[in-house]
Amino acid sequence: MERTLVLLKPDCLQRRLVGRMISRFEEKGLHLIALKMLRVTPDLAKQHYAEHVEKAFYPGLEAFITSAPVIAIVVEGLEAIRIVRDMLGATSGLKATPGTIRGDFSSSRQMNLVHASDGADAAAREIQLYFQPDEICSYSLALTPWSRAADE
Ligand code: FUP
Repeated sequence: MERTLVLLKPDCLQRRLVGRMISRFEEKGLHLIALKMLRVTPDLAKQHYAEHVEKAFYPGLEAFITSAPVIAIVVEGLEAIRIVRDMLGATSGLKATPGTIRGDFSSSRQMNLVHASDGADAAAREIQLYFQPDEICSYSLALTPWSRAADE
């Protein structure tokens, strides 16, 4: 079982796509175990995007990610890190394949609606950046026996 951090970015809230994005993860069979709305501060943005802080596009990225609230979600599931990244599609909505979230809803490189951790190390780091351990609520789903076989 893996956990990954998903962020519904300011464009997602402004375009009122929050419910549809959450539905896509639920419909796939992923498990939401923590969720909150917050405003990303410039300091949090610099920690989240530490690998990009020195890049030319960073000031615009920080202005965007701090411009309205975001929804942070911890998503759990088998192979969840890769599956959620595959569901998002390529970074730029201009390049993302139709059928992916960005391919279906975004026509921008910056305003690509949803962030997801790109690997196990990033997931661990990003989850602790947005959530305290006691904000993560593990629970079992009654539907699990109808979602996958017992040995999967
Ligand atoms: P991703 O892992 O797909 O979220 O993308 P990256 O880590 O490469 O980039 C982080 C964010 O920076 C992306 F969501 C979009 C933004 N970005 C730009 O705004 N301009 C660029 O040239 C590249 C990325």
